[in-house]
Amino acid sequence: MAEQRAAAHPAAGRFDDAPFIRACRRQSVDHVPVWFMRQAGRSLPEYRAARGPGSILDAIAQPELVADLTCQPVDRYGTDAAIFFSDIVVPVAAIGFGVDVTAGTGPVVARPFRTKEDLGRLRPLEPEIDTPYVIEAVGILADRLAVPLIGFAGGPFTVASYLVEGGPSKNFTRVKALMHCEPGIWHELIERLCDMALASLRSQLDAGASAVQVFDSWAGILTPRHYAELVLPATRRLFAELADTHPGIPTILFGVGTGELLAAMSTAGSDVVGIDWRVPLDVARRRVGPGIAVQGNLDPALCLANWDVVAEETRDVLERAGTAPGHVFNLGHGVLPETDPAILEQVVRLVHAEGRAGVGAPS
Ligand code: 1CP
Repeated sequence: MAEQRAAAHPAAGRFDDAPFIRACRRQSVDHVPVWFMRQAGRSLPEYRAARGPGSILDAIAQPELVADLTCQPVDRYGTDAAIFFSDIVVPVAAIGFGVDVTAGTGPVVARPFRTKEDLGRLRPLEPEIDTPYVIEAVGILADRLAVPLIGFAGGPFTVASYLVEGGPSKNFTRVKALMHCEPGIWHELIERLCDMALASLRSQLDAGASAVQVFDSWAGILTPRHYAELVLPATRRLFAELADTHPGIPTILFGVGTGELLAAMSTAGSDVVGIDWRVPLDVARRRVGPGIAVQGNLDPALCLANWDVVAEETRDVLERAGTAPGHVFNLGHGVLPETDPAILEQVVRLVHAEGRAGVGAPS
């Protein structure tokens, strides 16, 4: 443990005064920070030009390209944080589970996880050996970026869902069957996925990331009881063990459709809980309680409307966020590919000019 702390990147702490880091810590800010989930690699023409053909997993393994793609939205929009260009299935793909990411579909698993024997295909992640390109790219970015870099990993339910379903899913029937019919196997599966996420997040932090987000995007498909019993304990361990080696690093937990899970998610141990667009931010603030910052939550679909509508909706989010510190402006889920980048540029300007959460509050 001490060894991992000693190995922390010299830039650790460099962004302690940055609005994004301060808002995660519920400290006062000079402006409300903003970044967008999936800000890289979706709607930007410069992304399409730089990315070239081939699987995204090939692009992710090229550190200079990854650094360029990560910087593009920061340069264009003026966001207060960068999200590392990678994917939540990178660790499982890197250990050879047989995952590809296909254009237009997303992650696809050649031999899905179905039985106890499949646990044998999930060995621990050794970041220096399995994903050295992640470490290298984060290192380049730590030197290049003028804003904090957010490292990330997939949450246990979401990554498990791809492995068990074999790809994107609508009803999550197979993964739910496994959770309920084979609780022992389920437990072992998500504990291993948490260990992999932990190893990956630690390697990103040691290489120079300043914060991390856990995307448990599809957890909202679960009932609150099943989330609390079958997913929350592993998620708690993930944040607790991360805090052991990297105390004080801001952490964010996000999922879609999690209105009924917010109370449980707020006990997972993250500093910030991401809120999708379905729950008004004032309601979300009450659900997560005063000790947790919130991130969100403009409806990404509304970013396709005209500017008057987008401005009104952005102002509504800012108003509902209130004046207490601890709001990171974001969309309620990722940027949609059809989004006009000029609209997001305007959103950033509006949030910086009019956001009030924590602005001028006593530090
Ligand atoms: O080749 C391509 O360009 C395919 C599109 C693409 C991209 C650009 C995929 C396939 N992944 C990514 C990059 C990616 N994925 C980032 C990079 C940063 C950024 O875009 O800003 C991040 C943060 C992710 C995270 C991710 N991947 C999540 C969590 C976030 C979310 O949107 O909920 C999930 C669920 C995935 C899986 C995934 N990878 C790709 C797709 C199309 C999907 C979703 C498939 C599905 O609907 O289940």
